[in-house]
Amino acid sequence: MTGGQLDVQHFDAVVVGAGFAGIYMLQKLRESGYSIRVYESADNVGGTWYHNRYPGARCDIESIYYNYTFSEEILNEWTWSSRYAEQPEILDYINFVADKLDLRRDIQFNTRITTARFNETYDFWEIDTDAGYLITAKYFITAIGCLSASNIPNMKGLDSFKGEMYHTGKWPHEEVDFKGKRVGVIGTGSSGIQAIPFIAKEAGHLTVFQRTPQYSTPAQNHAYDPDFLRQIRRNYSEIKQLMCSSMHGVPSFPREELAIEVSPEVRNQRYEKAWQEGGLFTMLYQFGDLGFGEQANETAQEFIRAKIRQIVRDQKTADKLMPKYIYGTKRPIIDTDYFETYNRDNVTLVDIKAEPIEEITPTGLRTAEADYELDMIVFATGFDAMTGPFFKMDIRGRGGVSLKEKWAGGAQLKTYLGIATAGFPNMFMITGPQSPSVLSNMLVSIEQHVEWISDFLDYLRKNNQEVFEAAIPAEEAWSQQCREAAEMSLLPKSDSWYMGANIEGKPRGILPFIGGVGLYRQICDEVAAKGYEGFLTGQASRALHNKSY
Ligand code: N01
Repeated sequence: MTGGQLDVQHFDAVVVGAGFAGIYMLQKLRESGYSIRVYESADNVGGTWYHNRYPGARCDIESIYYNYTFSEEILNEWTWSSRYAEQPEILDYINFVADKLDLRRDIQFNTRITTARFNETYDFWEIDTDAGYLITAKYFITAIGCLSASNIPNMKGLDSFKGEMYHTGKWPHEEVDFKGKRVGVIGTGSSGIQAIPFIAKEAGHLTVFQRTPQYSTPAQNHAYDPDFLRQIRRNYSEIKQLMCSSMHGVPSFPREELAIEVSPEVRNQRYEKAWQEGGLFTMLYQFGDLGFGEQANETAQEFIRAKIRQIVRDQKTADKLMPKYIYGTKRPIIDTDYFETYNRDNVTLVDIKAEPIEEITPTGLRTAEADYELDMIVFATGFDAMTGPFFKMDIRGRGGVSLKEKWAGGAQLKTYLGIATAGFPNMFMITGPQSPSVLSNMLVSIEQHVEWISDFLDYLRKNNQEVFEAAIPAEEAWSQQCREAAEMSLLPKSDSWYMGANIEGKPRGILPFIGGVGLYRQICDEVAAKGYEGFLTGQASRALHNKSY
């Protein structure tokens, strides 16, 4: 406070989050001469890769594609060690970029944005932080990640547990010691499947509590050959083009051939080749109908189930591990020695659909069948995906309506392109719900959004416009398009976090746009070429800078 007035800092743009999205947005807007400040609740950059530091955490997109592509210098200066980089290496990479571009001076760490209100009188955002001061900004840009609101199920007795308790998505910085301990892992999604083999090697005993058995295929991770990396660098512009026009942001495409039209021998050869080759989408890309035809999909399911039976020696355990849902309707998973881990003497698998967890007890966990004594519980229970991170802040648009009121409580999710939402002027969402984001290589989607947002801001500045807002008809049409695209796929047939089905009380509905990054980019480019069609733009009601408090 000075002279009875509250000190208010004003920026052209405030960005929430210093992960891959936030730091690139900072770089881009700084280059264009905007005043910008990034707020980050952690004490360093990294976002997802700062928090998900559980043992075994790796990227499931190949490292050579999971990096920024906007700077040739950065591309050439960084060398990935292996096909699937481990979390510490990815975090080192983000730190390297932040240092190289001198980004930290515009990032305020250890500061969480708690509320953001659009001021309709002056057409700017008023933003509060947990550090207790007010910021105003013309543009409010969320770079909060799609999987940053961890989900710890509300289990009876949760607070009574006397041992150690962790969530994979909020892993502590201090080393967690599993040695000799009785550890329980709840959840077998990507995080659980990555962590379980590591924990099993150290724990006295590991009990895995599995609700849905998963299809997982081997990552086939390996160190990179320097010659291969040199070749990739030489051809990166071509590779980038392929990534940007692809379905999932990697430079490969599904074959057109249909699984139901080839012989069982050909199918098995292809699936075997995919199994040996590794890769997140390799199995799904073997045939053009695996994502749309249930009968075709069944052939890939059968192949993976047979593999699990071959790997897991105890047939009762193998039975429990048999996945039954439609392959690819939950995020595909790649692993290193996941199914092999169940051949260890110190690992037990509990099927919690057959014997549901009744409560957490002070000394472990009780299911309908038995008491399990545990020293540590690891929740690998995922996230309130895509919309959850927004609800951690109180964001209010026109008329004081909160985003939570707009999107939650059974209301249909509505956005325009997953970038903006009607009633919330001058707010951008980087990789927001109804954009391809989580269905793609996030780095490709992040770069596309950041560059598109930056171009839009330049367009507004050039045209003397200071306020934009998604128009309701454009938002209705886009949201409808997202739902219709999903209906054409098999995705709605499973209870996945893509559908919001993993969170009790969350309205069921497809969260990402499933049409692929290539098509999505084309749509966004057309919107821009038509003068940002579907957005209303105008001049601010008053000069922003003369406002005093
Ligand atoms: O979370 P998940 P995740 N009681 O939601 C179970 C990305 N990621 O953190 O399937 C008991 O997939 C739940 O069971 P069910 C990636 O996009 C990437 O593993 O709902 N169990 C499931 O088994 C991924 O898809 C990497 O029946 C409960 C598990 O917990 C996304 O993050 C690495 C339960 C949750 O699986 C999320 O993955 C890690 C309950 N009440 C993550 N609630 C990379 O490699 C949930 N479960 C880059």
